[in-house]
Amino acid sequence: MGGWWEDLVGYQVYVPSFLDSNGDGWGDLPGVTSRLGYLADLGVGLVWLSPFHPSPFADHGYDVADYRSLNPRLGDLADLAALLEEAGRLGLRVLMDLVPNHTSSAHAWFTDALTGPGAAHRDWYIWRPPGPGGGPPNNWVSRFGGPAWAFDQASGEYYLHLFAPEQPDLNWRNPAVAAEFDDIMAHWLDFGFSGFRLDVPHVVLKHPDLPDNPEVPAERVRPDVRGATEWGRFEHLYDMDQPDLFDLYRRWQAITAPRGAMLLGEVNITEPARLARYTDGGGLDAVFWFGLIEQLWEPERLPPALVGPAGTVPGLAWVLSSHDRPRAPTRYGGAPAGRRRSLALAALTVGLPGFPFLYQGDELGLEDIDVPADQVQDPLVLWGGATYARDRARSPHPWAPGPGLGFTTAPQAWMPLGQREPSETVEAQVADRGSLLHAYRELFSLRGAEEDLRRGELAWVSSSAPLLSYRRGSTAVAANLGPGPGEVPLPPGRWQAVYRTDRSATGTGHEGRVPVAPEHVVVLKTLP
Ligand code: TEU
Repeated sequence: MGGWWEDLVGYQVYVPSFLDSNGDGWGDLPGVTSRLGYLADLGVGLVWLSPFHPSPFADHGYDVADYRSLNPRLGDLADLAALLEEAGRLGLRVLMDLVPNHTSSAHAWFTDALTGPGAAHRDWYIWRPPGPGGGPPNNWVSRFGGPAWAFDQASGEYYLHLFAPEQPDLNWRNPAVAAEFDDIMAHWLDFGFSGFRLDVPHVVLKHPDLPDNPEVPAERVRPDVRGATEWGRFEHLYDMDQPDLFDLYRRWQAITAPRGAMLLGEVNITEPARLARYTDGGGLDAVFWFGLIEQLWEPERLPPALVGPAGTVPGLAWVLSSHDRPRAPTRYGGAPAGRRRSLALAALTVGLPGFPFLYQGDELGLEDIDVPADQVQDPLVLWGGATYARDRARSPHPWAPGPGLGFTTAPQAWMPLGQREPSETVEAQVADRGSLLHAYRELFSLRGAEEDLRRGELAWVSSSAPLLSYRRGSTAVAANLGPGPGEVPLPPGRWQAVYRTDRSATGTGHEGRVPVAPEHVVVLKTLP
């Protein structure tokens, strides 16, 4: 049950904002290499690197202009080889971010396709003549706002882009595209990666006839945590989640599995039974769980976001933040409450089937920064798809107090640094044993030491908010997510507290119930 990744803690490195090694204001691969030891000390075993390929950066690197080389601002092949070598020395596995759904419009395949219907790569993308009324071929919308079709004056046809117009969708029904990506995958696995974080793999195949998506009645449209509504106005029956995706994943699996590598999908589907199809024989090894990242602090909504997926979906990566959503401490009410709540949820999910996955800065309790409207770079906002600028969650990692936060020596970083307190920096938190960083380290070290927290059988003891608890073999996790003191039910037998998010003394024995402070969590071990 479950592969090697289930024993590890994952960590998302957002490369341009991790560490700038050469003083140009951009985080880079040598910067990552120099701090892999920091990640190993935190208890991380699996590192996902955000895209580092050549890119015009219309979507911060998710617009790839060449899948086989590197963005010179972020490093070169020798830097990448050195990174993987150092990771190997430290026992870390590394995942590459693979963006199969779309390329950059600057990719040579697309510039060739633009030369006209006879071009060799024309059919690598999705082209259609105008619809009956002369407008776009169907009613699909881009996730970044507006129609999902851009008009090409020269040929009089539209091309499909489910994201920005600078990100034309590839035509995965063309066998040449699939064959090309087989090669790209094999190339990077042979270079030393342990697998891929797959960008939106659930949208790569569309219904072959491209029918209109049905509209959702206005009263049922709910904005997501970024204030996005347009995408939610449609039922996405035909532009994602198509049944033949699983054949494609099995094709990819034939490349990864023999090499012991993994496929971790960014599948944004929050109905557990539907999501389970992806990892339960569907060809992906693991998927991120979006149920928590889409919530504010609403303890009563937590049980369905935990119990259902934990029991239904194999290979869950439990995430609270990412480069695409407001950071957890911000969503949960800001410091100090937001930090307490984020740690509580990290501890609550640490023993659930699957594995924990941090976004850089989670371990420091970082909140979003403010980004002035005229400095926003995010296409999601520039194209009107949402009100929340993802730039706010992408600011540089604060390594040390001071003008460049230990991130850069340049007078200006590529992204605003924000106002970080000295106590938010790595340097301060490493030195303070009571810091959040140490709380995460201890939590992950416990997970590493207790096999049952990773592999034991799961049984819920209390699955209604605000008191939640479960048993995992010889271990148990008890959470009080309410605003007042609580006595959380325990499984039968005697239990000893071994970890508390409030950092109070452990070692005490409990039977029946364990007292837990408001918005805190206790991890326990069974006593003979
Ligand atoms: O994200 C997909 C993405 O945009 C989701 O957050 C999406 O908004 C959600 O599924 C809507 O329901 C990935 C990358 O993580 C993101 O940074 C890129 O902008 C995007 O793909 C396009 O490559």
